[in-house]
Amino acid sequence: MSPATEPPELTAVMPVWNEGERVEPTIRAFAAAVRTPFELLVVHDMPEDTTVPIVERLHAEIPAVRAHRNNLGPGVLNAMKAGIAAARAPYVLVTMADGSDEYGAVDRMVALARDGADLVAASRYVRGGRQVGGPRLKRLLSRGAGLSLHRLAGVPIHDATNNYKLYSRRFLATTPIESEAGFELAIELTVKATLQGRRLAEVPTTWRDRTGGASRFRLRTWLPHYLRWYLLAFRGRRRRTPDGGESRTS
Ligand SMILES: Nc1nc2c(ncn2[C@@H]2O[C@H](COP(=O)(O)OP(=O)(O)O)[C@@H](O)[C@H]2O)c(=O)[nH]1
Ligand SMILES: [Mg+2]
Repeated sequence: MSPATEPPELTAVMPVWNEGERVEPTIRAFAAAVRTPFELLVVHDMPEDTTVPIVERLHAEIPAVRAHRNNLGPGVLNAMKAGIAAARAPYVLVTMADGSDEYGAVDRMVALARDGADLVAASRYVRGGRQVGGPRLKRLLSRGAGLSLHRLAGVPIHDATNNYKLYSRRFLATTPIESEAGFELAIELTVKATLQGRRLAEVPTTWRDRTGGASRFRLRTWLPHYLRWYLLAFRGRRRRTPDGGESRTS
């Protein structure tokens, strides 16, 4: 296969901010675990990012791994949007560079998408899934949001806030991204896929907090942005609309 010309089946989008050497084991773990033909876009905001030389070195060895410059503006949200916009494959996986995601189930996530799922979540809050480390309040809110959306708002999956998710390009292409802050992108797309009546699937995963570097997650600043999509799920349950969902009378 020639990775430069043959479109891959999977594009993985990995936002990075000065991860430096820490990115290498994560990229190697991905390349070793995933059998689906892929391209991995490691998306940085600025040319002087310390991750870039490491990714360029790995690119020489694994051509499917490429550094991709985010030109939409700084921040993790713009980086994820830039990666999604550059994706060539029919399935797009968002994953983190700090070793928090495990890659044993990626091929199964792709298989579920091939079977028709437009969103496949890696879920921490199902049997076989776990969350290890991280700030207690963030964990509590994330689990509470995921489980309440599932039980009370008709969201078919259990973990709306994990950004480690696979999306079909046909879903992304027809769903404008309206998030404004950061990682609330995952809950936005989960709620929109639900309200559109799309098929959602999930596999269990273990999320581990980073062991090096510092988290740039800003709970207080981003919380209202999460709330916007959380509330839309409950409003929309009674009045299914956004972009093509069926209307419901109840
Ligand atoms: N491009 C880009 N990536 C970022 C930025 N902030 C964080 N990231 C990346 O997003 C991922 C998760 O970041 P992290 O700060 O650990 O958030 P947490 O895992 O929720 O604590 C890592 O791959 C980071 O390198 C940013 O401003 N721009
Ligand atoms: Mg992290």
